[in-house]
Amino acid sequence: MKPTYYITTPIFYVNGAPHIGHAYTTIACDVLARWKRLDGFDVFFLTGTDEHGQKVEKAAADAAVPPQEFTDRISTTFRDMGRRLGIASDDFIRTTEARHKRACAELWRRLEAAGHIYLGSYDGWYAVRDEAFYDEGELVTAADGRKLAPTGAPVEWVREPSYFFRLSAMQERLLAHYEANPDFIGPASRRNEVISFVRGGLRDLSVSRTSFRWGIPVPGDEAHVMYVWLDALANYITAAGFPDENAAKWRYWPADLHVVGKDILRFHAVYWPAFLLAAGIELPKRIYAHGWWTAGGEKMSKSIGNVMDPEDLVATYGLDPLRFFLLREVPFGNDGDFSRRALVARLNTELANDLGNLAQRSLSLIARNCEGRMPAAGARTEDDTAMLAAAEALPGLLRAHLDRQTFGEALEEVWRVIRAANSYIDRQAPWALRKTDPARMADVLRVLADLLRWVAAVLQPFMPDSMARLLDQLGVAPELRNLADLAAPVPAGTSLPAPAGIFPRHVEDAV
Ligand code: ME8
Repeated sequence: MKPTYYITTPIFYVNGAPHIGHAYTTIACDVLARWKRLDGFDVFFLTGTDEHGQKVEKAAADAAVPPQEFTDRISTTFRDMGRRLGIASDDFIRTTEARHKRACAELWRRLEAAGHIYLGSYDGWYAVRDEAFYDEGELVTAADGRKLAPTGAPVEWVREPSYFFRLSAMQERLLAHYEANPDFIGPASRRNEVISFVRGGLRDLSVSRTSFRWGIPVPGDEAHVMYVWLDALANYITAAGFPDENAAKWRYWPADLHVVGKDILRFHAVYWPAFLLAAGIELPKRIYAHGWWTAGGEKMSKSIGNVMDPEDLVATYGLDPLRFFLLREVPFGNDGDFSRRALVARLNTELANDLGNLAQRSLSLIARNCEGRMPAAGARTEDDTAMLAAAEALPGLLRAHLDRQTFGEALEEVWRVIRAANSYIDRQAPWALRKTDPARMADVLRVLADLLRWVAAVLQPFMPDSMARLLDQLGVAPELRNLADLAAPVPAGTSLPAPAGIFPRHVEDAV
């Protein structure tokens, strides 16, 4: 049986259309899911939409549309975004679905039965934009004297009856878990932030609201709806079949990786494990918080309205270059300012020049000088052996990087090999060997074809369409493109399709 791998994106609020930030997280997860499939895992990749709460209720009211109709509409735009970005998810969850309401009610009952929930009253600050409660001490004062959440979101004073979760009682268990599982939170700098937050002391968490209706009713007390974050976080177990722990899908739980933006790490690394510990459910294995794409230094966000449309970027630059750029340009844990100029530079230099030209030069020499057939592997020089060894080391190197979500470093390993191969082709000059030593020319071209096969194979998760085309041109059978198959070379004499460029250079329109 294949080992399982369960990976999730956050479920996105349906308060506005998706933007490049949502595309980023989803593409990163898609790359990991594809990589794990390529590496022989039984993968379950989940994404979806977070549809309850005051923020969504307000967005629906502003649009003068009933909340369910509004969420149906916006949820579809997220699903469509996935399709346009080549996202191969296995499930798309919506928190307004019956399966989720049932799972949430059961989670609540377990928390309550185990004595972790009590009725009280909440008196304090709430930011609808963040769907989060804040202490007085956390607030900041704006230039105009208004109090704001530390995120810059407006806050309002809330006073209402509320159920509380005994988060304070979980502090030591959480700290023990972080201690015993050093990889539970990545990157390390974020892990330290979470640990100091928890060490600073945890207050009980308000987990129900009575001042609006758009949520999942609290079992046994329908005047309350569940706090949207308790509802939302539970999506990860709903999709794995909870509460039916005999469901086939339950084999995927605990999740291997929740990928989130750094804005919502606290919910995932503190509240979520606390709920699970309290309910006696296993904890996810790892949570990774990536950085933000900014525009002119400010976080891109639906609520702020300074967003970049992924569809427009795909139309201009192509899907694979966009997927590549997002993961190549900025280390995954860091913030980065989105720049079209940087995207075009990566596309032209690394895709069109480095990889595209290498493939085009090698394949057109084979087409012209080897009757369009894969040359046989000949005697290998030291140079040849070193080149191939570097290519063959790629799966192992990428496996290690991708298990730590260091996408940029993974891609740098591949480009190191591609750059070395460009020097190799210049040094060996197969176009000159054509006259002087045709047998050696064929050997060199075979080394290049083999090297390109490893490169294209490990890049499939990042750029599925272009790499499928390159593997077609290299004569690699579609069923032999998994990592375990790469040791089997393409048989000599295989007839290759006519080579065609994979990455056209991009020339920016004059504006
Ligand atoms: O927080 N840069 O939903 P949300 C990078 N529903 N990533 C960004 C980004 C940016 N500028 N803007 C958004 C929610 N993201 C909750 C989650 S999970 C149980 C519930 C990405 O629609 C990033 O992954 O506000 C961030 O964490 C997420 O979108 C927030 O999406």
